[in-house]
Amino acid sequence: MKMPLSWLATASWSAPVLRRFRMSRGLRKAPEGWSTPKRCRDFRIPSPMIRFLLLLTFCSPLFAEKPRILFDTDITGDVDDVLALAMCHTLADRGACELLGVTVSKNNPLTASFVDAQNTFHGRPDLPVGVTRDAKAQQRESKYLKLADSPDYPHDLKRNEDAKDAVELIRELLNAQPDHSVTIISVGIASNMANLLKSPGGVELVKRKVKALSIMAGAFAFCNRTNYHLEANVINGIGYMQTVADQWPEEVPIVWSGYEIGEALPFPRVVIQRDLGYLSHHIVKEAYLLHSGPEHDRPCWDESSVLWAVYPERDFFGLSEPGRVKVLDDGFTRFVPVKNGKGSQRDRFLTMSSVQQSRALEAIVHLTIQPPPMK
Ligand SMILES: [Ca+2]
Repeated sequence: MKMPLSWLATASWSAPVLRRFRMSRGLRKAPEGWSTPKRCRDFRIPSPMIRFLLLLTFCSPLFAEKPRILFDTDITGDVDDVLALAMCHTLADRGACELLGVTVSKNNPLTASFVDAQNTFHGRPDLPVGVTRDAKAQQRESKYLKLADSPDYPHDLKRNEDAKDAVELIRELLNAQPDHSVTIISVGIASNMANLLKSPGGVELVKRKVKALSIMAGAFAFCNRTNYHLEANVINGIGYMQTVADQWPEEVPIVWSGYEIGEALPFPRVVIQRDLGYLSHHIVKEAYLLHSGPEHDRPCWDESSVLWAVYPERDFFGLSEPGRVKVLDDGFTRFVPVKNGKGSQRDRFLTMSSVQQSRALEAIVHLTIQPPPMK
């Protein structure tokens, strides 16, 4: 039987056992006026099995599996993808996750070049990059991808033709990982996710290798002055998102970050001006200014999905009850909660209290502005 190490780490008996063990070995004195109970005085050196369990208990955080992240982005129109990718690199630098690769879900001739430039900027010049080969996926102009042509951001992948096909790359990366170990973060249209499911054995591959899908898409609360917001990642490719919602395997959880979450997390413009001056050319700063200008606090839609994917246990967000997302033909995402224990429990969406909102925004800011490693 597989016993998760975290169970051992959180076992409530660990602290008293450690205290008794220390007392028995003379490593810790009983507090003044606190008589040592007989059963403690009689405590003997634990058996090898108990010692092994103790070792696992105290060391398990060191062995805990860090999330293996695959970042799927439509890095073209909006700039939150650039900030989200910066976060992925920072989190990998901190050892909080392993960043396996980046795939792009929209068409623009500069996507591979820009992603490689940003990966190189963050110290990962050889991180695998894939781009969609689906001509039906949205073509999108960009205000900032031209930074890829700047001599300030050297890199070697210059053309989309030289990048791998996104679906091929995802399949290759998934196949190389242990079962149920990869968290996919998808923060754009769902062309790559849908085409992955439709590829030969795609559903089975996802079922076997993917631990969770953290997706920025849809709307699940009143936002943008309506309770029927049609969110861009859905309406720019409704068929793709319907494929994901309908065919993603039931066994692999999906956590949706709706429009309302990012809308409530405005990235402070002052941070862009004030905190990224440690390099004369900063790709995140320049991309932000080209897209949003200096007078706008861009909502952190995509960043929210990264934060949840790497730190699901840190209470930056709450989770809805389980249920199932249905993508309607007009692009609205309808959440159908499980009723009386019946129905699909695959999906949940993020929620956020005011305290979580402050904490999440602070974390996003710090993870975005951390300097890349020294060369
Ligand atoms: Ca995006």
